[in-house]
Amino acid sequence: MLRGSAGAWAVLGPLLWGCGLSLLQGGMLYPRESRSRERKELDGLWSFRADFSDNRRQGFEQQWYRAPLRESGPTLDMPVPSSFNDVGQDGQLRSFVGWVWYEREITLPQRWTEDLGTRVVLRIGSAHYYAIVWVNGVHVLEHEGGHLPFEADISKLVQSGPLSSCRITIAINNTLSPHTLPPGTILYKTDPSMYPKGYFVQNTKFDFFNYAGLHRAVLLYTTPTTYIDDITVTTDMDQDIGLVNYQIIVQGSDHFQVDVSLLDEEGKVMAEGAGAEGQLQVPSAHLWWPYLMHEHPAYLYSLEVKLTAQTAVGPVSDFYTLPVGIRTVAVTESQFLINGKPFYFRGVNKHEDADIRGKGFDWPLLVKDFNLLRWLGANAFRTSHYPYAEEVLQLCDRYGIVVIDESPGVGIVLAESFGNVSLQHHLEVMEEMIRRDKNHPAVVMWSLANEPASFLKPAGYYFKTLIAHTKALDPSRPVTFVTNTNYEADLGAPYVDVICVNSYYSWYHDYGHMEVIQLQLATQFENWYKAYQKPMIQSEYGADAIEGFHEDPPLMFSEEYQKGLLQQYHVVLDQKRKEYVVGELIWNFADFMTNQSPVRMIGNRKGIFTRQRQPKSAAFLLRERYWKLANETRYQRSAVTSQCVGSGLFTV
Ligand code: GCB
Repeated sequence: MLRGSAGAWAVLGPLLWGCGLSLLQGGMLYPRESRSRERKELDGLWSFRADFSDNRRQGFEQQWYRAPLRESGPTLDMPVPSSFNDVGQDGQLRSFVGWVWYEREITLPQRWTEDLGTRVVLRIGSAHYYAIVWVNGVHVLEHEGGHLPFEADISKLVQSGPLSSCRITIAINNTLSPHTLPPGTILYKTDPSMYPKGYFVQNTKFDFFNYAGLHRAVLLYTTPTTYIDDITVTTDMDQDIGLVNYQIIVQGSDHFQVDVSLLDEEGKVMAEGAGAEGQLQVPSAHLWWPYLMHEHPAYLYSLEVKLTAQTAVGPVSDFYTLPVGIRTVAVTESQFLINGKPFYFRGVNKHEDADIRGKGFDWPLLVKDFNLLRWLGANAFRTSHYPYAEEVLQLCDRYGIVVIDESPGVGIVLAESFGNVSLQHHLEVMEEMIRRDKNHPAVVMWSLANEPASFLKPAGYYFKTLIAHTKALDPSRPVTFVTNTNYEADLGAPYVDVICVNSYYSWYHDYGHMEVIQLQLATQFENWYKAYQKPMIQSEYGADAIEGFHEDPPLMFSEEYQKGLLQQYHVVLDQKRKEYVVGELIWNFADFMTNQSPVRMIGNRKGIFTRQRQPKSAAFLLRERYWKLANETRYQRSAVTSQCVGSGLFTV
């Protein structure tokens, strides 16, 4: 039975989006250059200071934003994008909790400050966790949430008089509370015989280091004052005709004209339309297929949008080009379908994490990771446990790597984190996330959370509401959350489209006993399927291995144990994927940093690659498996070989 056909969603989608369901104002298009748009990147060295005062509020009390930061005290050089934690030699800064201050002075092009027909926007890709922004000492914006972009129109400030430079100050606080996403708590330790006065620690219930700072690009970009604010595209197929439904939001004027053209990869116009809303039809459309599922995967069209408007200052044009992949997604009782064909997630869980830069965006790392994914023969990953940089999703679109896009709802385990304050924030985060990521063909499912305490009483209402809202915002994609709750106790599972389960048999219990894995895993799948008849994904499984540790017979933490444990899982996955298991995502792609603890040896070592992206034995095992699975996909014309990975080509 089809739970939701792509066709029905495609009809409903634009209608619902048009209903103004969203609480958010404005779009969040990726800032691309065009004939009418320029961008100025502010990556590089910023001035920086952590506020070590007892109440962490000295910066506000002394108004550090009013004058250049260097005038209120010493500053450090801080690279952007980067986490601030690991670039220095100061242990106190590494574990700092509270407000840090970033500042950058920039020179603006003359036209930006003089042409009143130009709109200047400051865009911050992500600031973890709470951010307040001033431009030339004037408060312009605040944002909660460490993984999604936010922006402010600063035209009035930079066009208010003769001025060519502009000072941007950003105060960022990494404190987490039971109502933030992810949640956390501050614990004051008050025993004077053990701790100094005012001593506190931040506790979290997630297993990665709470890196903080300006993690993604900060930039300025321009548009005309009448501009394309948002574009929403959904796609469908009718026989071999590709259907591209589009809706365009314009701001700045009510008198405008919108023209759209859809170009193929050769730049040939395939369809044209006029008006802010409509459907384009592409005969003999090239579909967007996942990596290794087709001889030409990841086919992308370009939707060129042209806006023309009459304004007080004369005619204005704005141009924006959006990559579009034509594909459908649907879920049955036992399958996950892409373009009507069964899709099996052969993939990984990742983290945004690296030496020195922490969670700071880094192109070389990103390209390396995609080369490794393709070397593995992987076709999917989950953005565990928060939305990744937009550039990551752009590469997924280009290479055909399918994404389960996860919100920062990780570690929701306290009862108070299921209350209305938290729920309201989670609803808003889903809006921000869908607003940013809705047009990526690679994104095929939303994941709302990882391992919440979904057995707690309020979890039922929480997930019912959250899932309904997410589906109303985007009826075109299935919704899930990742659980480790017992199948009988999980109060959120009734509302998801796909059951995603994490389990660590023979690791966190029955340690050392790989012989029990097959029985326990088979029981897990059978119980869940009997209860729900929904497709299932093994969304995490794995074991820590320290590279270079060898023990045979296998012992925990050796490369042999990690490999052996995966092999036991694979036996059962091979049986159940013939029935209703639609994917397997290893935990984890690479080793990553965590809080210090007696069970973490400089971070989590469950990577099949080291933190420096060198393979452990398990990587070769997985590579063999994934290429074998790719070769089994019956929609291929003939066998693929791993040799073609380097060129990114698929040989037939
Ligand atoms: C999990 C979590 C993940 C941890 C992993 C582990 O269940 O979802 O964030 O890192 O287990 O290694 O313990």
